[in-house]
Formats: sequence, structure tokens, C-alpha cells
Amino acid sequence: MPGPDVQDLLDGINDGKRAAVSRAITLVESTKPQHREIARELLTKLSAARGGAGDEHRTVRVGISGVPGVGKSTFIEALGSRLTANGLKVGVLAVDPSSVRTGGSVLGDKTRMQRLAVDPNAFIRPSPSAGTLGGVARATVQAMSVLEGAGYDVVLVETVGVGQSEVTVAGMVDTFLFLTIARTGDQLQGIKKGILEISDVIAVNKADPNDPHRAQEARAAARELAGALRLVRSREEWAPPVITASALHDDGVDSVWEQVMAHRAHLGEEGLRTKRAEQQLDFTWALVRDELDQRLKHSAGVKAIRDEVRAEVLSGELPATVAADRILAAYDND
Ligand SMILES: Nc1nc2c(ncn2[C@@H]2O[C@H](COP(=O)(O)OP(=O)(O)OP(=O)(O)O)[C@@H](O)[C@H]2O)c(=O)[nH]1
Ligand SMILES: [Mg+2]
Repeated sequence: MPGPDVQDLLDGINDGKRAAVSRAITLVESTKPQHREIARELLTKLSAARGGAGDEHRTVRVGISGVPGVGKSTFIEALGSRLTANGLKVGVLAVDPSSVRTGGSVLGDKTRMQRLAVDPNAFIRPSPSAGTLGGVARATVQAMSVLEGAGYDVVLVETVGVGQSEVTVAGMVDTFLFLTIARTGDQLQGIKKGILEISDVIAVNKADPNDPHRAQEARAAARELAGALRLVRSREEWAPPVITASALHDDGVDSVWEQVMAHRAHLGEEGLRTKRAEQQLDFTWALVRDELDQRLKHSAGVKAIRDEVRAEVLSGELPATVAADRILAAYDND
């Protein structure tokens, strides 16, 4: 990709042109130094434009997580279609750690979002496939800025609830929605405590209205989950609501959205500002750590001693503390 013209892109984005949005996101996903330079300029100008309008908190940022197959994409299809029907512009981004692993992007998902995929008021972008989770997060946050600059009202970020990705996504959105399916008793233990700690709204999906047994199971699961949640989150002002829904039948999806809005109202203007500011600070350090990690990996000095240090640590000659000091010294001397 040749270096695109920033003003061209800005004009296109301001006009809400999808092609410009698409090109801008490709730009911010690029890891090439010369692209990063232009991307920085673009993002600075976009954020200045938004700040000037005084509505930088206008876009609703929502993270949606849950294990594979729980119905995230189906839910986004139902919710997104409702929102665009109400005249809102909806962006859908994905943070997919499996695409980090395989290097391929996994939103074959557009098949689960057939209506949204052709909806002129929706923009779906698969997970960037480049590099580490940190790299994907960086690209996603910037893609979000592009969408906000282009006047998108809602940005939904889908992520699979495995590994660290949900924590990463929770750190870039206003409200974090956890989708699960009916699980009770011992199965409830399978839900990681960590995810309950970061969720703002929880929905038990696949509570199909045409399947009373399943719907009833979902309600029972929701009650149990609400109980478990009270133990984990007893000291907080916001008690995350647990409700049932059926994404496939578009049932209860509106109630989930009401709860997302209730959480937003609970945060309030000032709370939202503080939350986003703190996220920026956390993200700053995450970016620094990620970059340092990359530099460490590519350091010539470290490369030169890596095998030797490895062998000595494995044979027991070299204690870990001394080995770490030697690696850091090699890095510093680069
Ligand atoms: N019965 C029923 N099936 C559902 C519901 N929501 C989703 N499904 C089905 O569950 C399967 C997985 O749905 P997806 O939306 O692809 O799930 P996902 O969480 O996005 O999955 P990954 O992207 O692979 O993590 C599909 O066959 C959906 O049709 C629901 O409310 N009820
Ligand atoms: Mg999906």
C-alpha cells in the first residue's frame, strides 16, 4: 500500500465514506514504520476534530465476549440490525486470539451477520491478523477511533472468551457484556471468576421462546449466576444484571441493550470520562510493554547469548536471577 494522503482520508471519513473508513483502518493496522507515521497524524487529526465538536464520549463502546459458539455473532446480528433500524450507525470489530495464532482472520462470521454485512449503516471488520494480542489491541483501538471519527454511534467489539483477550477488550470499552448459556451447579464453576469480575451485563443466551424447557433452564441458570455474582461483586455500586435472551429469535436482545444503557447511565458523563481516561493510561503502558517485548525479542545482543544462557540454565549451572541479569545487560548494551 502506498502512503495514502491523510487529508483525502480525513475528508472521506468525515463524509462517512465506507471505502475511506476501510482504507483508514487498513492503515492503522499496518505495522510498517512509514504507515505508523501517517496513521498517527490521521488519528491525531481525527481526535482533534472530535474534541472540537465536544462530543468525544458520544460513541457507545461495547465489548461482547463468551466461549466459541455461545452466539456472539448471532447476537451482534440481532442487536446491530435493531440499532441500524433505529437510525444508528454501527461498527463491528473483532479481537480474535485464534487469528493471532494462525495468522488467518476468522470472521467467516459474516455468514452469521448476513443482514449486517449488507447493511449500509453497519461496518464489519474482522480481527486484524498481525502479531501479538497487544498488536491486535492496538489496531482495534485505532480502528475504533476511525469509526468514531466517521460518525459511528455504536461500536461492538466481539472477542472469544479464551485467554487474555476478554480482559484486553474490557479495557477498551465502556460496557462489557458477557454471553453465556445455561449452566448450573458444578458447571457454573467452569465460568472463570475473572470474567465475572469484569462483566457489566450478563446474558444467558439460547433461551429460545419456542423451547420452554430450554428457556426455563436459562432462567434457572440466570438466577444461580446472579447469586454467584453477588459473592464476587458485593462491594460495588453496580450489580451486573443477569438476563436471558435468544439471539437467534431476537428475543430479549432489546432488554440486554436496555441494561447496557442503564450501565452507561450509572457511569454518568463524569464516570465515563474517568473510565476512558484510566483506560488510556493502562493502554499506554500496555503498548510500552508490548513494544519492549518486541525489542527484547529482536535485540541482537540478546540473540547472541540466548542459546548459551538457555543451555546453562537448563543444566543448572546458571541461576535464573543471574541469567535474567545477563540477558538484560545484553539488551541494554545493544
Ligand atoms: N438455539 C439457539 N441457537 C443459537 C442462538 N444464538 C446462536 N445460536 C447458534 O449457535 C451457533 C453459534 O453461533 P455464533 O453466533 O456463530 O457464535 P459465536 O459465539 O459468535 O461463535 P465464535 O465466533 O465461533 O466464537 C450457531 O449455529 C447459531 O445459530 C440462540 O439464541 N438459540
Ligand atoms: Mg462469532
